Amino acid sequence: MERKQTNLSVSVDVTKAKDFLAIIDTVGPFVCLIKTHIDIIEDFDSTVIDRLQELSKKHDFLIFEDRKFADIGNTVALQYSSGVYKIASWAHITNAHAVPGPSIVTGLASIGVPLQRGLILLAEMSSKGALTTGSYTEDAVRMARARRDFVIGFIAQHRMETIGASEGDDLADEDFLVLAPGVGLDAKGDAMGQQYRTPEEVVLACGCDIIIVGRGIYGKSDQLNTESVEEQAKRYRSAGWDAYKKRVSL
Ligand code: 5FU
Repeated sequence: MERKQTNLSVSVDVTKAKDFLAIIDTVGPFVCLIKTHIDIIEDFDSTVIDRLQELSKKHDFLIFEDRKFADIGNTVALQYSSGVYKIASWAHITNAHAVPGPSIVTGLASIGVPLQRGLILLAEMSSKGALTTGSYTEDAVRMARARRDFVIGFIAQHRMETIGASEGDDLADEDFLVLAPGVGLDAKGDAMGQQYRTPEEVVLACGCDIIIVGRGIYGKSDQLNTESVEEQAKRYRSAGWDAYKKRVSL
């Protein structure tokens, strides 16, 4: 983030490998992180991963597969390491729901820690009516604190620092990343329950670190226009970074 002066992560939710790679090559210079849903690509094969890894080196960004694991430890270890996608072999970061309890982190860590991967826990979701509130969010934060060798942050809508802390907890060197999806400069939501806030609200007012932006940058994926994608990436990058600079200088 510091090296590239950006806290923008672009979520590339398109179904054709060609569009997926074209968007990543276009936004690459402006992002710290590319977020993927690899299982929505219709013409997936292993060359997509080779190319994604080349782009990650070319543009100096990390890869975050938004897999949202949610099963028992043994199953998630297999889902993370194996199958068609072999996520652990290429995604620097992935994420998991806290709902199964700490064993989900143990299962994923058995694969991810030896590969020096990082895990994000879903503490709060952006969708309307999400059940990730109150004591659920607190427990997700406690689960992260217990595995700081692997858990590097949260998907959340606010800073999590003191949430779920008990008296006597030493939080002095706690520095979890907070990644916020549900960010848009032009729309307030979509027809399926997504809710958008501006970078200023998310980063400055709520203390999140990274803004995750999908359709706000590439629009409707059936009308891909790389010039406008580049323009929007620059726009969100400066809105996110300005808000971040304001927050850290407060
Ligand atoms: F965990 C979450 C969440 O709480 N909200 C989300 O929107 C993840 N997401 C993802 O961020 C979602 O799966 C999309 O990939 C992306 C948001 O895309 P948008 O086009 O900016 O709405």
